[in-house]
Amino acid sequence: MNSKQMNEYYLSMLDDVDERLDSVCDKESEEEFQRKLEEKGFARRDFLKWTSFMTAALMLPPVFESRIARAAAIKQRTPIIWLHMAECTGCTESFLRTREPDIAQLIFDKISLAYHDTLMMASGERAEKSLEDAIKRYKGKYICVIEGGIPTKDGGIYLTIGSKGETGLSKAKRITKDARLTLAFGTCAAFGGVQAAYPNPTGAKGVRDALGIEIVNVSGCPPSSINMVGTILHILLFDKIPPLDEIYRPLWAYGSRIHDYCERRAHFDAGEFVEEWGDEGAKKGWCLYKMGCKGPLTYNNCPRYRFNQGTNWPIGGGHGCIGCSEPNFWDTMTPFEEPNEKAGIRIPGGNGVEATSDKIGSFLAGATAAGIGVHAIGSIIRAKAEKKTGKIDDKESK
Ligand code: FSX
Ligand code: SF4
Ligand code: F3S
Repeated sequence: MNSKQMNEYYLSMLDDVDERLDSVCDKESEEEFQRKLEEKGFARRDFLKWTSFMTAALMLPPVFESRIARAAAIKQRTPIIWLHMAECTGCTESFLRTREPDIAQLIFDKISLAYHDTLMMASGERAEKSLEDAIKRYKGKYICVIEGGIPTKDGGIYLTIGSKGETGLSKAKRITKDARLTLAFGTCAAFGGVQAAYPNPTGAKGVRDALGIEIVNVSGCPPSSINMVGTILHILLFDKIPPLDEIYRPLWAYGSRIHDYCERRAHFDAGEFVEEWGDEGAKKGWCLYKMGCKGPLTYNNCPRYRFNQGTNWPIGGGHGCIGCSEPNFWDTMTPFEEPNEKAGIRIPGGNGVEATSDKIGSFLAGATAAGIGVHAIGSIIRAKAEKKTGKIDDKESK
């Protein structure tokens, strides 16, 4: 699905979205949201700026700006149960650094974080009880967010959690079973991440492979807050998951290559490369390809939206992309500070033009997972949930 097809796809859903918003927001909830914005010191202008930013980030046609504003005021809460497996908690850290923290926080009020392993006051048995209560109370309705890879070897004993020593594998199985939808936040949850790096002694896997369930992958080590917040906002607005690529990542976030939006691209094309850390080229902000940048092999929107409220991103900070949103990047993108010869990238001044996307796709297919395409979404949101759940059939999405 290219951007023109995405545009058409979303425009064809306008009436459905309006009908849905009419049923889940009313004048009262919109006024209440406005009141909350004012209490937090936000001018209407700030909020409109935020809605147009999110509309553009989600690659929605501009006509959706007013709908995003309404989605923020939805009265009905979507509970989230957020679990940690084997990882570093960087994904939660990144999630907390949304572009406009307070506006996003208001929206999360609406979403309702029913349970989060790290962002809660309770500990020990009280924390365990609040998780079990949330599962019972919201059975079939909650979104389960998983952060971290799942060790599967020897029955999953290499990760045990809580006073009863339950394995991460058993906990994830039990809690995703009654979820309406599962989101894997971070490359660890999506594809196994650093735990799954060779020789992977604990048999760590991404959630989909470990549990054999359909999920949405929001990869990156960590993913940007935009990609996490945007995925949740999309579900709020459409009651559907976004169109996905072949490795189950939202196309609006992972549909384009780092290299094609990189601020250093003109230097790549001009054959101007950093040859050594700290050299003249480094000072001038030249291309980092020869220092191992994997931007030509990596699909993500970091050049456009960056991290930490849009402050910066790896290449802006002077290091190449290490391919952190691709499967098995610890194995396939290393050594991080040397170009990957097998990828077949040709550099200007180095005998021809750079590799085409097709060639890169086949490199990734061989070395990691799949190239870029569109995955049929079908049954990811459980059919039993509500009437209009996330079904985009093959025909529509290709
Ligand atoms: Fe993994 Fe998230 Fe990397 Fe860390 O928890 S994606 S190690 S940034 O934080 O899972
Ligand atoms: Fe940017 Fe890396 Fe591509 Fe150079 S190789 S233009 S630094 S993404
Ligand atoms: Fe990761 Fe590369 Fe973006 S390292 S954060 S995908 S620039």
